[in-house]
Formats: sequence, C-alpha cells, structure tokens
Amino acid sequence: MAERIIIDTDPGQDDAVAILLALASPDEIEVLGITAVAGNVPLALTARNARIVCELAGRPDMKVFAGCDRPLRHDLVTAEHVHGKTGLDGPDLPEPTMPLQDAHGVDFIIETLRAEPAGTVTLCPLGPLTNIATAFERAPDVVSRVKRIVLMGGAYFEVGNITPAAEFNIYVDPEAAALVFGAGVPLVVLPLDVTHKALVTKPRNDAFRALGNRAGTAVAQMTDFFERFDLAKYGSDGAPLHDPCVTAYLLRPELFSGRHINVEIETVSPLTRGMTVADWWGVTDRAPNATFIGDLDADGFFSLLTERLARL
Ligand SMILES: [Ca+2]
Repeated sequence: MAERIIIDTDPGQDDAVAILLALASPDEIEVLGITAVAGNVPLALTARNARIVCELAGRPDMKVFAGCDRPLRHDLVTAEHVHGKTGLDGPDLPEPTMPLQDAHGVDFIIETLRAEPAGTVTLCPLGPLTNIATAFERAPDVVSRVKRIVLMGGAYFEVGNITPAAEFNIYVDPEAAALVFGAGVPLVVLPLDVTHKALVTKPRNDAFRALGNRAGTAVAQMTDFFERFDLAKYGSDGAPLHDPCVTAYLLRPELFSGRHINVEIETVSPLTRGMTVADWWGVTDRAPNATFIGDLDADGFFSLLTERLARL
C-alpha cells in the first residue's frame, strides 16, 4: 500500500525535485496535499511555485494550500541568494493556472490528520517547521495521529549553511523546530550531513537533461542555476539536492544509514540559534527522539531519481 503523505514545502528548486519525485511514484507514495510555507522565498511565491511544480508533473488536480507567512516568533529570513528572486529561477516555466485551495494549510493538516485513520499519515516537511508546529499547537489531539515525520533540516558534522552553526530550515524557525522535535512523533531527519553527499555532478545533470521530457529538462536547468551558488560557496563537485532525500528515503530507505539518537534545538544563544544539537556519540542520557541520517548511496539515489523523472 502506498504511504500517504502531506508535503510541507517552500519551493525552492530542490523542493521542486522532491515534489516531482513523489508525484512520479504513485505506486509507493500518495500525496494527500501540499502545504506551502514561507522560507526560501515569501509565502506568495512558495504557494505559486508549488503549483508550477504540480503542473510540470501533470498533476493540476493536486490540492495546494498556503500556510504560515512568517515564523512563530521571529521575522522571516529568506534565501534568494541561493534560489533566485522567484525561488524557482532557472527554467522558464509558465505561471500556474490551477487554483490555490481556499483553506489555510494548517487547517488542512489538522483536518486531514483528524479525518484519516490514526497512524496512517506521514508529514514530509521540506522547509521551516512553522506549519507543522502551528498545527500541533492549535490541535494537540492530532500529534499522536501522525504516523511519522520525515524532514529535511539540521546538520551535525556539516554544522551550518545559513550561520556557522545552523542549517537554514531550522534556523528560520527554531521555536517551531523545538516544538516538532519534542512532540514525541517518530522522526526521521535528513540533515546537511547526508544532503551534502547528494551532489549533482555534471554526468548526473546530463542524465536528467538527456531524459528529453519537460521535467528532466526543468530539473537540469534548476540545478544549473543553483549550482552556481554552491560552487562558489563550497567549491564542491555539484549542487546538493537536499529535499529530494526526503522523498527518496520514503521510496528506498535502504539507500540511507543513520543513528537513532537525541536531537535538541538551540533556540536562545545568539551565536548558535537554530543549531541541531545531535547526540551522535551518545554522550548524554537524553532519550533518543530522531533517526538522524548520516550517509547515502549517492549513485543509487541518482539512479532512482532519474528513473522516476523519466516517468513524468
Ligand atoms: Ca526546502
């Protein structure tokens, strides 16, 4: 039976690829809806971009909701320096014609968790955790109904990408992250430690382009765009595909390895706010609350991605 998920997202080129991978895999993943959150770019753009991606995947019927437009307690920090002015710079994709749903994204999350059998819906956050935390705060009864949360965020060995200590998604809304990490829901975390190993090298991007379909071409162009930033910053072999690690984990968990450990979120320190304090070495007595992924089979990951994008 397909895993039933809600994708919570701030597209973002890598979010776009994560959504495409999910929509290309209907036998294994049923997307119940997509909720947009403010993050890489403001909410109006993430809600637009999510719909552009659904149309690119040939799924104009998908329900897309706008959620929270700012973090719980801080001003929004965005990342146009990585993703471009629109958040989806690179390919020339048409404005979406499919509608944005009327309901608020947080209400959709709450109502879906209440309506579906307990323990059957997985949440897949690809951006700041504002929508999820708001749903948990507003409707504590839904927390125990979540099957699991599989999210992209945080870092331990790679430390930070938006500050020296913090990864972007967690840094933007650390109070939301602290609430979600402390909620007691089974949690799988795909941090920079693993996503920085999912590098789109030139041969891998050529393989996307060679698919010859719209999705393959668009993914290649998105990667060309944000690779410029990563090459300048890290001097690496290619851009890391952060968010698609979440979808790939749902499809092929055997491609990934990690440890079930305690992970706490720093919310106070001005130097390390948004840091994921991961007890990788087991040096505390704090109870494990997350499966924290550290490595992946990158060739297997890119084979899967290329094979699925070919279906779109
Ligand atoms: Ca994202």
